[in-house]
Amino acid sequence: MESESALYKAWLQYSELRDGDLRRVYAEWFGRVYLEADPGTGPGQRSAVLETAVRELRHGAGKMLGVDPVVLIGEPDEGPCLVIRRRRGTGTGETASRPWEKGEGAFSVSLRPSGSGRRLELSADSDRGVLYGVFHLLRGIAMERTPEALETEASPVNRLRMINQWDNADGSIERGYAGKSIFYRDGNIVRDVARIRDYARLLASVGINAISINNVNVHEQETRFIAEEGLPDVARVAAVFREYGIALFLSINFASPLAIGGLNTADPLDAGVRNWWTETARRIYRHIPDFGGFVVKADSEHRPGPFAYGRDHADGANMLAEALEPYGGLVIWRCFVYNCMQDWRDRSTDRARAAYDHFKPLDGRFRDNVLMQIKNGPMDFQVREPVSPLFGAMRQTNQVIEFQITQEYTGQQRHLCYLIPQWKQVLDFETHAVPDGGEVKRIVEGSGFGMKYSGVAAVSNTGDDACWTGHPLAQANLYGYGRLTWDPDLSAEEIAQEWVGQTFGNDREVAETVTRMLMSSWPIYESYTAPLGVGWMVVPHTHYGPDVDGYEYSRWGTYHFADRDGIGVDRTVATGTGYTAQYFSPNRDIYESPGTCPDELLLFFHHVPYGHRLRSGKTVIQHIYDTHFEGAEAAEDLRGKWTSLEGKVDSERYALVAERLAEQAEHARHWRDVINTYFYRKSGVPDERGRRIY
Ligand code: GCV
Repeated sequence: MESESALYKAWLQYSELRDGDLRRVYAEWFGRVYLEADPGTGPGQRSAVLETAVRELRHGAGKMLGVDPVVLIGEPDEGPCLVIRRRRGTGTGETASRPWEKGEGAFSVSLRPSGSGRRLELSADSDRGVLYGVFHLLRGIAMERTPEALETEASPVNRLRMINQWDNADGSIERGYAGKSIFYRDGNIVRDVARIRDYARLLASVGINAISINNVNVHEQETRFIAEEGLPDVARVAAVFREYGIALFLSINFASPLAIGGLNTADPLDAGVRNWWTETARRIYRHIPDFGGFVVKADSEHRPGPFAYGRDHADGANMLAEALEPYGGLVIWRCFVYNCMQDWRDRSTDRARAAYDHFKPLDGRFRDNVLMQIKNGPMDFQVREPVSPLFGAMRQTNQVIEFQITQEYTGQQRHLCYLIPQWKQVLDFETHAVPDGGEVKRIVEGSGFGMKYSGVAAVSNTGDDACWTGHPLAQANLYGYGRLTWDPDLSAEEIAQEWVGQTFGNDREVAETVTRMLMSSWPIYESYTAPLGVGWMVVPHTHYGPDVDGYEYSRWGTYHFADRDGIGVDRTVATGTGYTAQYFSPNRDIYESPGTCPDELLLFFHHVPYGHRLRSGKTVIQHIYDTHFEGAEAAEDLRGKWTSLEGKVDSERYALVAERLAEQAEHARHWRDVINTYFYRKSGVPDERGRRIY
């Protein structure tokens, strides 16, 4: 590991176990390990993933239990030990099964009688299963769980569990708030991959099995990653992730045939272009036999795409899919396609509608190895949006949901905002696309319509910052993303408790306080920023801090339409953009009427007068004042909670978090004042409680 600092180790602290009895029991088991030979492989042919599993086991056992496991040659007849069985072979090394195949990664842990005592048995069908099983055991020990609590039959619910890096070759990161890229420096892939390996380790410990390593906005240098001269370096990175069972993907430039192929078109139906992509795929797989595939942002925010040639997105995606298909590669095609230059006079164009309008008509036209990556939500990762109506609307298309771990619109890792409760709400949302089980989580996990591939992707929040994520508590979002994606039925609180226990130890007061801070943080952030689902009241481009009219008067117009009488975007069928019709009934009817629309989304769907009464009984304007006063107080209170832990958390992490929380409290007051003053001046309605509004 690059560094032994607590900040760097994140949730893999592996501190020495405090409980002596528990430590003795685990030390006995972990002191003797029997690894049943992989079926179908000879001695010395252990896969990279299995090697990693053994290395992690040794590392964790050494740190927490003070033992260096003896690896036994034969299975012992009796006595305590850890037995690891690979139940049936799915290949090893570079030819191993693809990480997103059904059942890949599953494992079980059980306690078995052994002579007069017991032994611990970990069984898995695949090497990845063994690795995930090892991390499961180590997690349980770190949390001081009893051996009985470690028994499980575990299988990842989502098959593709992906991270998208928005890193650029120059070392910058689009929407990155945690330093520079760990992948690139000055236009090149870094030579020393030690930190990338430590990252792969963190990701694998929570079950991530795929990563795209460059920004979806692919610039000149990154376009060349798929050229002969770029691939050896990409292959070096792929080899690191391979050790941890993670497949490497690249974001590609749709116009590559023009940019680096010497062709004069990128038309997806042109024979020369198709041939160029076929050759490109062949070249890539020569360097990286288990290459995952492409992530594509096309015809979006000025990126090239098939529209330039009068073709549609099925034409574009299928061309790439055909090239990757012989090697088992995937095309992950983003549905974030909208008109980013909307004119304020045009009240019919609606960014929220765009993904559905573009992609729903193409349902059934995509090849089997194409997956649509649908952004949460329909606008753009705001603190509150409804769920994208595209989930469930495409019944014959593989779908992946896209979350944003990096906190672009949720405080940029300077504010605390634990996002798992937000993602859970989205995954639990009932689309009513099918009579039973139309929740978003069932659709993305593939059981909704029995799709071939499915899963979850998210934009990473990491960089070369000492704690990886800028704010030490923002690590919980990366950890939680992996855990939730593995099992969407875990609760946000359970995940928070797991993360806190492993990161800060099992002191009760610390665990309870930090868990409470995390759990309250998303509602707090929402309360002092944009009210009632309206969004976008941020400084244009940087997206940090309040600027109520910033996007209202920008070329990249995204509106809230606040005037002296009211606020909100009318997306109804009756009088607005007609967006509500994209939902299945009864959701469309619930959203269509201001009387039934949930308060927290009211202004997303309706333009209402400031005196409109919410379901809560408050007027819209009073709600705005109240939440902003309360939100600023709650942010100050977060700071107080953390202060109560001084001396109970190591001084480095304590100081860093304290500094961030102080900034948050200050900035929340700023948000409160800007928003309240704006709406007081617009509406002329005073605060019922006479509080100070500037
Ligand atoms: C990578 C938002 C962000 C952009 C990002 C884009 C996307 O608009 O502000 O930085 O570009 O989403 O998801 O493609």
